[in-house]
Amino acid sequence: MPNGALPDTRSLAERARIALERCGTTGLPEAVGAPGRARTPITGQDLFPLEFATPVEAENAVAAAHAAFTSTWRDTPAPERGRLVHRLGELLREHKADLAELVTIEAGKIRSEALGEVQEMIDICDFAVGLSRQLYGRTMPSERPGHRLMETWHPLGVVGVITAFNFPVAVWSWNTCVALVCGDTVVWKPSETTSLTALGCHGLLMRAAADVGAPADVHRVVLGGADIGRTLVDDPRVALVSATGSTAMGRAVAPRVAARMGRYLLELGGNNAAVVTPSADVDLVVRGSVFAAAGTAGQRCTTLRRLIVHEDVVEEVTERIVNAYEQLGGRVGDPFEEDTLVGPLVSERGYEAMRAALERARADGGRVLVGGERRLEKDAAEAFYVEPAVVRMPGQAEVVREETFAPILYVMTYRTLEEAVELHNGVPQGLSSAIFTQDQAEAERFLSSAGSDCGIVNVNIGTSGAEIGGAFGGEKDTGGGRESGSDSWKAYMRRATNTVNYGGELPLAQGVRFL
Ligand code: UN1
Repeated sequence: MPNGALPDTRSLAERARIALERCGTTGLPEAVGAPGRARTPITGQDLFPLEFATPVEAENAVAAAHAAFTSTWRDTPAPERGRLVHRLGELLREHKADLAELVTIEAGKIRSEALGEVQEMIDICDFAVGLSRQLYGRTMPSERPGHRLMETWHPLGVVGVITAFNFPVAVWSWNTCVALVCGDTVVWKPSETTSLTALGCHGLLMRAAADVGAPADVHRVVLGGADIGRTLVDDPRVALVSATGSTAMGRAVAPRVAARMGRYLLELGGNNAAVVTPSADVDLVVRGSVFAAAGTAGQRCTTLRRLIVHEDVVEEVTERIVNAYEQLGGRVGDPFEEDTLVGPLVSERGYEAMRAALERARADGGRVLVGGERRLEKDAAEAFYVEPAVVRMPGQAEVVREETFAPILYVMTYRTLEEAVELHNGVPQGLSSAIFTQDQAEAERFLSSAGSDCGIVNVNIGTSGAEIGGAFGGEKDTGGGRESGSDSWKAYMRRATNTVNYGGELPLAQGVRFL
C-alpha cells in the first residue's frame, strides 16, 4: 500500500532537472519574455518558471523547419532519413528511465505506465525505420500501349504537431518518427502542462540529429498555450496540422486549417465502451475493464467509460468490478511508489469535471457503487487524487454521452445484442470499443459494418493500450484521423500520379480523337 507521504516539490524539481540533463537538454528557457511554468500534479505545485514562446517565435520556428525541408530533408533518401529515427530509438532505449521520470513528474503517470509510454516510442521508432524502406507507390496497368501508370509518394512539408498532456511523449513520437522518415520536418507544440517532457524529447532528437549529421531544424519545439497552437494552425507553410486533444479543440482547428486548404489529422475525445455478453469470461472482463477504466486515472482518450452488460450477468460482473475497485481505492497516491496504481489527476479542472459528472449522474438516477472521493487533500491541497468510481446508471443519460476526463465507469444493462450495439454507438464519439464474449457469431456481429462504429474494435480485451502497429484514431467527434501504424504514413505525404509515355505515339485516353 502506498504509505501516503508525497514527495516534496523541491525534490521533484531536482529529479526533473537531472533527468533533463541526462537527456541532453541543457539550460531551461528562463521565464523572461512570455512567462510560463513547469508544474507537477504530484504536489500540484510549480517546479520551475519557464519561458514560453511568442507567436513570432513560433513563426520563426516554422520558417526554420520549412527551410530545412526545402533545402535538404525532402531530398534526403528515405532510408537515410530512417537513420535519424534509428538513432533516436537507440537514445530512447538508453534514456527510457529518464524520460519516464519526466512523464511521471509532469503527467502524474505511475512508473510502469510511464515506462510503457516510452516503450511505445521505441516501438514506433522501429516501425518508422522499417517504413523508411517501404514508402510504396503502386503501378497500375495503363489502358494505352507504350505507357506506364504509377504513383509516387512525396514529402508534404512542415507538420505542426499539437499534443495533449496525457500521452506527452508517445503521441509526439507516433507523429514525428513517421513524419521524419516521410521527409517532412516538424514543429511541435506540446501541452503547456508537459513542457519538460517535450524538452527532454527534443534534446534526445537533437542529439540523434547531431550523431547522424541531419539538420537540427528538422525539428523545433515551441512551448506555450493556445496562441502558439493558433499560429501553427494558421501558417500556410504548415502543410499538415496533426492535433490531439479535446473535441472542442478539434472543432476550432479543423475549419481554420480547411479555410487555407491545409490538411489536418485529428485525434480527439473518446467515450469508449465494452459490451459484456452472457458468455463472457468474467475474469477477463474484470482484468480488462479495471485497467482500461482506472489506469492513467481515467485520463486516456481510450479509457473505458461505459460498460454495457447483459442483464443476466450484471450482478456478478458489477460485484467483481466493485471488489477490484475497493482494492484500487487503497492504491491511490504517489505515482513513484511501487504499489500505487492510480496517480493524481493532472489538474483541478479534471477533478471539478469528475465531481460535476458524479452529481449529474446521481440526479439522473445513477448510484455510485464505489469510489469518487478525493484523497490526500490534507497532504497536498493543490493536488487532485481521486478514488476511481463505478456508477450504476438506469440508462444512457446525457452525462454518460459526454467524455469526462476522469476515472468514472458507468454501468448499464441490455437485453439483446441489437440494443447493446445501439447503446454502444449512441454517443457522439467513436474511438475505441470492445466486446467480451465466447460466442463467435456475437463477436463477428460486433466487428461487422453493422456493429461498433469506432476506429478501434476489440474482442476480449479492454479499450485502451493499443499497439503502435495498427492505425490509431476514430470516427465522429473523435475526428476521423489515423496515426501510428498500418498505412497511416500516407497522411504525412502527398501522392503524385505519373503517366509515362515510352511508345513514341500519343494516343489519348478514353479513345478521344483530337487533331
Ligand atoms: C491517448 O490517450 O491519446 O491505446 C493515446 C492507448 C495508448 C495511446 C493512447 N496506446 O491507450
